Amino acid sequence: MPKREIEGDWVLGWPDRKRPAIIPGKDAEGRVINGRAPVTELAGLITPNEAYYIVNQLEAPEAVHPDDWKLSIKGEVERPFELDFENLMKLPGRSVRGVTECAGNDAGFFDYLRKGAKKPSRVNQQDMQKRAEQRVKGELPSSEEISSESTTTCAVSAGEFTGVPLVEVLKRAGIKPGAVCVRAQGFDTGHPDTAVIYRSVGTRNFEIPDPGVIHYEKALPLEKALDPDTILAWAQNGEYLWHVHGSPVRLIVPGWSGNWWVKWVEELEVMSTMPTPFYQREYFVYGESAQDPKKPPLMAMGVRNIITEPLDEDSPLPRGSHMIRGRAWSGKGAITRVEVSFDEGKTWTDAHLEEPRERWLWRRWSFLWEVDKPGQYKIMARATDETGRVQPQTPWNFQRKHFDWIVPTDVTIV
Ligand SMILES: Nc1nc2c(c(=O)[nH]1)N[C@H]1C(S)=C(S)[C@@H](COP(=O)(O)O)O[C@H]1N2
Ligand SMILES: [Mo]
Repeated sequence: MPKREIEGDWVLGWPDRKRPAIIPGKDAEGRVINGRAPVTELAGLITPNEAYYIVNQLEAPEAVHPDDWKLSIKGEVERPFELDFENLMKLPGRSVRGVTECAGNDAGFFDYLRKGAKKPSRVNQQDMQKRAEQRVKGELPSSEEISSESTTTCAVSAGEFTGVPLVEVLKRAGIKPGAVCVRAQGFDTGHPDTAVIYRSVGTRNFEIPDPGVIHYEKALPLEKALDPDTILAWAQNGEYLWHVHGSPVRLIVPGWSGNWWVKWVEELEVMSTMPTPFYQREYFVYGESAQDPKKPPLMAMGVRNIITEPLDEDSPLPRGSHMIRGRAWSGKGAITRVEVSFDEGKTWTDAHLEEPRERWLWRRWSFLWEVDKPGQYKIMARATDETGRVQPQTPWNFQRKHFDWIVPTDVTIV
């Protein structure tokens, strides 16, 4: 392992160990508007708040003090009502540990595996500040920039969230028969950032309908809204929620990609027909192209797995024994198996799975690899979840969302 830069921070006992933190992008006022988690520097299961990735689609809203916050519950309910922070906290609570993953995380690996495009790095190298500045100026990146850059990695983290099941709030309002979804609205507003959408697709040659200035909102299908693990959270990792993560209260929708986890929630509307908010219609969708008449919304994630050690960047490695480590998770349940392969997938061997096996959290795994023969190796790993789903589950789609394919680590043994 290369020696890390000396930081001079003795909090951790020795100065050459870096504390994992996001590399933030900031807006004109200096507010953090995006950041990527240093995924390969994390140890354990929970991502510290300093290192948790951040994605904002619209403008960063002014912070709202919990005392000034109100949630309104309306629509197809018997008793519409407003709830303040104090009364929300009086409802029967629940904590959930789970992975937050942006739908576009690791999207560049689709192109690498399909078309031999440049392999993205898991080590955070994206200049989020440049993107933030382009956004502030309302500048669109050039077509060349968009088609040549490798798209998002490191937009994934895992945390412990404390709050109240959404169903507890809905029960008090009384859902009317015929309801199909709950529309959750954040108090952030803005014009959708078209640069983000062009970057996601990898080209600028299509029209994005302009919805004007909108609120961030998602219409959550009723079944998932009623799942007791879907919570309105006011705490993350033992602290009250940070503003950048949606304080005072955000939605936690375990297993479903980050875009469902509406931050800064101010309104819940129970509806008897499914609306199609901008992001649910144009961006967080599958489909063959922007013109595809059928663009189904993204929901549960596939089966995910990343090899965190060794990295391509660690190559070359000496002969001998090497620990291969990774983390696996799934949108539909706990991980029950991880296998590794060193012959391009012809034969597979079980890796060791670490406890705990939590339904929505990633699971650590490891394999002690003894290698005597010098040469080029592709280390592959594939995960299986408790519903029997094996990687990969998600076909290519034009927005390059929900990537869950097997990505080999390339190392040379000398
Ligand atoms: N109100 C609101 N909620 C939002 C967003 C947003 O722009 N506004 N972005 C979504 C997206 S795309 C992701 S990936 C997650 C990121 O959550 P985080 O910033 O707390 O990591 O929040 C989601 N919730
Ligand atoms: Mo996202």
